[in-house]
Amino acid sequence: MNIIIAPFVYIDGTYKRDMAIIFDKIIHDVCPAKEIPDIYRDIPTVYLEANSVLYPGFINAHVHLEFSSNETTLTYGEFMPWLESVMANRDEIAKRSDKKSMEMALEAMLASGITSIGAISSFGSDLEVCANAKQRVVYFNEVIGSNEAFIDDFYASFEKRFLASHRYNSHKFKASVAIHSPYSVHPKLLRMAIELAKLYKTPLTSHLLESREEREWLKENSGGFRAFFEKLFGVKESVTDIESFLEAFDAYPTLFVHATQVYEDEIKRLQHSGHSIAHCPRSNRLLGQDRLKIEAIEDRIPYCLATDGKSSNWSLNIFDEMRAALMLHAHLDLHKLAASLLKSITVNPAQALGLNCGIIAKELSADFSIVRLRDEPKSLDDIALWTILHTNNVDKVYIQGEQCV
Ligand code: MCF
Ligand code: FE
Repeated sequence: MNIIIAPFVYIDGTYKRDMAIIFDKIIHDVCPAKEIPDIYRDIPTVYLEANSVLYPGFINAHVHLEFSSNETTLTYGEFMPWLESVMANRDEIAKRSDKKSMEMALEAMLASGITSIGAISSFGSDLEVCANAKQRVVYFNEVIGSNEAFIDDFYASFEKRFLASHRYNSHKFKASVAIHSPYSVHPKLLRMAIELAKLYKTPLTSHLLESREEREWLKENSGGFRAFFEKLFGVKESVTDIESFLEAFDAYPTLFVHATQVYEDEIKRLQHSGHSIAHCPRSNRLLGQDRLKIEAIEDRIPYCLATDGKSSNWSLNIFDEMRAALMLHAHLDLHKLAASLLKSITVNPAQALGLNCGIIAKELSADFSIVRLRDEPKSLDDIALWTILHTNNVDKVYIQGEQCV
């Protein structure tokens, strides 16, 4: 058992002064530092430095480690050229994203305070690295394939990867299911993969309505995807529409990624089924997409800020992502947005990924990210913004009660 005494602790979206956290692998008690119960008197105690703020470990709900080696290979600016560049280069990028580069990606995330990740695995080459990660990993095996003739092959490849990863399940690793997207997964394959998620009770995720082109293709069979599918597969029609795709997820809360093109009908449906949204502002910007209107969804659908992969980003640092979000959502109240962003990397993703962390409270996992501010904050309401603006790497990280940074 250990005690940390912190000048500030992030609890229920606010900051409490001079608190003690008593923990081993889980948190046993949270109380004012002056009121530590006698039974804990002789326990080793760490006193954090002045102006330190203890947060629950941060969660990056959506990242593609297998694309970690990309810097200057993929084409940015618009969605279709990016996708074409992925098709042309993904094998090469995956090959270059070796164990070392994926471990470095995990370390970079850890340094910025990320203690849990939702890792999308397209090929399974990140399995070993994820199974040995210091972080908690929700390991999302991706299913993809729109051609009905090959559904059994697509499913077999996905199921094989899923079962291989399932052998590593532990208190820190959870084999899970990722649907690539509405445009790339045949409805029959979609149903089969969702059945597997339900059978194994795994978290579920899917890219959704990321681009204007995707919406146009699913609604009108036109736009940039028309030429793409015609050239690649000789196909002129989408395999699904938005409504039937979303219907397949009804009553199974899912983390939908991007959703920059969701309209009221879809928002209602997402809200009704208890789904959440992963928001990757830098990725959306680099692929030429619109801003997710967080102000339109926030009170109805929880959102989780995430970095996406190096396939559409220049870093996996969660503070870089928060600062980008502050700039992108320029017309929103600065302090309210800062507070909302901190929820979006703690309590919201913990809920979306089914993790027993993300909040500083009894019985939850002892995952902490500790940030040190230069000066005493003038008001508790300033702490969220000062944290986001002035942190690149955190001071200390604990995962399951063990200090890793
Ligand atoms: O989230 C970004 C953009 N949207 C979709 N897919 C990906 C992203 N980064 C990597 N990907 C992967 C995806 O998982 O690229 C492939 C899939 O394996 C695109 S489809 C050939
Ligand atoms: Fe993604």
